[in-house]
Amino acid sequence: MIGIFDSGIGGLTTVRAIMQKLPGYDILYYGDTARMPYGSKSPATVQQYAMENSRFLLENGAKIIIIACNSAASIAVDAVKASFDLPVFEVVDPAVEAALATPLPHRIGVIGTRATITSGIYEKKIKALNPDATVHSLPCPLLVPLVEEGWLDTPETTRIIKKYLHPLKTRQIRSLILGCTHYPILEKPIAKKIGKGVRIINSGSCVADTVARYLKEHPETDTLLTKNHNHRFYVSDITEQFEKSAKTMLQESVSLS
Ligand code: DGN
Repeated sequence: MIGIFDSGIGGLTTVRAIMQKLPGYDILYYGDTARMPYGSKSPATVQQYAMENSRFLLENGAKIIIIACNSAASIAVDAVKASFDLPVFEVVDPAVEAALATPLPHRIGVIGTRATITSGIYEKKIKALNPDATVHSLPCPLLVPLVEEGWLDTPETTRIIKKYLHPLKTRQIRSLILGCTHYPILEKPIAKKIGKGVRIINSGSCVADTVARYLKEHPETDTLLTKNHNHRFYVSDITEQFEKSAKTMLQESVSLS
């Protein structure tokens, strides 16, 4: 099983990408809905949650883990890698690589939760690979609750996106990293507000390419993964909204445990 976790429904953008790029692979998803949002919690708390979620996935048969949450990845990936003896992937590095693979000049915008933006992880990683890149980062904390609430195309959501993105509009960015796996669910209104000519990079789906490449290069890991089109979804608090959003996003019926 490919184990994937997030604080809520955001990680389903990664599930969707894994289903497309690795069809048939069994997936075990954990959404920590009872304790979301992670973005406004302290680093120590997010790290503790990430460790608990990883243990849950491992104990339930995951052979690799994808941290499909930027907030958890930016704070806890090293701790998870050090504690569990299995391949661990996360969403930040693949998005950074994708942003730097776009044509020059590298004027990159990053939006994410407060935890992710405060960690400075994107800026550090981008600058480490290309010191000449310019990075403009912005926290957009209201977007996660709006997505979890299913407010995807309401006028209120559009207005909030417009207000958040306003400072980026004057920066002449060429690409925009959606540094939160919830944000691709709002990709259309975000793309509309940021304007044409800005390439949108979806941190949730970039990781699917990384995992597919890894499995090709590591057949010993690939053989550990079962491929029976079995998709299991666990949440720490069952909500009707999660079930509804999951069905819409994945185009399949989802029963929660
Ligand atoms: N999907 C999570 C992320 O990528 O950061 C959102 C975290 C949260 O719970 N706010």
